[in-house]
Amino acid sequence: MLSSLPISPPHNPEPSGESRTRYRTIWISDVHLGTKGCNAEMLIDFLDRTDSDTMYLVGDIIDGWRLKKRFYWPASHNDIVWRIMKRAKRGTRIVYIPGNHDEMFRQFTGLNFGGVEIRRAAFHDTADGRRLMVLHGDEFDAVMLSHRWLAFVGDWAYHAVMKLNYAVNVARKLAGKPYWSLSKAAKHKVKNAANFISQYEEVVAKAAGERGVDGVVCGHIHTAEMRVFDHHGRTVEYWNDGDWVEGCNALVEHHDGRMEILNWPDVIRERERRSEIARGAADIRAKEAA
Ligand SMILES: [Mn+2]
Repeated sequence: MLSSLPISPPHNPEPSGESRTRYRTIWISDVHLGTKGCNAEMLIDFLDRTDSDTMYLVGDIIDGWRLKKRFYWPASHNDIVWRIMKRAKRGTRIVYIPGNHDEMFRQFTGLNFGGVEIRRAAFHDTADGRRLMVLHGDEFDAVMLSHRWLAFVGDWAYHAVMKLNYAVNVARKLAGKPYWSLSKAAKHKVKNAANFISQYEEVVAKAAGERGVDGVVCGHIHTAEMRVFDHHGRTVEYWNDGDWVEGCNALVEHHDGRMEILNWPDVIRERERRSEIARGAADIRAKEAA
C-alpha cells in the first residue's frame, strides 16, 4: 500500500530548516490522509516549522477505509508523506503505529520502510525518566463498544459531520474568518459524547496503570487532552495528541521532558498577530522617517 501510493517530490517545496522549533519528541495522529477532512495545509505548516529527535505517528495517518471507497489523493497529501520520509532521511527516528483506519499497515509490524519503523505499540522514555506507553487506542473500543459495526456507523456519521465542517470552513476562509471546528463545538455540547470521551480516557489510563508505566499517549478519539489519574496510589498520565481533522493538535516533549499539547490554529493566529504588530511598527517608523 505504501509503495502503491504515488509519492513524488513535493508540489509545495520544503523551506530550509533554520527557523524550526526543535523538540525532543513529537506525537501526531489521526491525520486521515486520503479524505477531504484532513487539514493538510495546516499540517504542512506544522511540519515545516518543527523538528524533533523522535517522531511518533500514532495511527490513522492514512485513511484506508475511505481510500478503498474513493481514491482521493491531492498534491498536499503527497507533500505530507514526502516530508515525513524526508525527516527520516535527515535522521529523525520515526515510529509509525498504525491505527484502525490504516490497519492494513499492521501486517508490516517490525519492519522498516525508508527509516520509518512500523510498530504495534511502543514505550517512550522521557528526558526526566517517565516511561510512557504509546498506542493508537482503538484497542479499547472492544471495552467501550460491544459491536464492531457500531464503529462503522460512527465512522459514517463522523464523515458526514466532517464534510459539513469542511464546507463551513471553506465559506469562513472566503469571508476572511479564522478556522473553526464545528464538530469540536458540537462534541462539547453533546453530553453523551463528553461522557464517552471521559470514560475512554479512564479506561486507557487504567490499562496503562496495570502495565506499570507512568503514562500513556494515544490518539483515536480526536480529542487532545492531558489528564492525571490515580492508580492504586500511583500517578498515571493520560495524553491524547488529538487530530488533524478538527482540532489540529500535536503533542510535544521539550528537551527537559516537559510535555505540551500544541493547538496549531492558535499558534498560527499568534504568529499572524505578531507579524501584524511588526508590520504596524514598521509603518510608523517609515512615516516618522518621511
Ligand atoms: Mn482511530
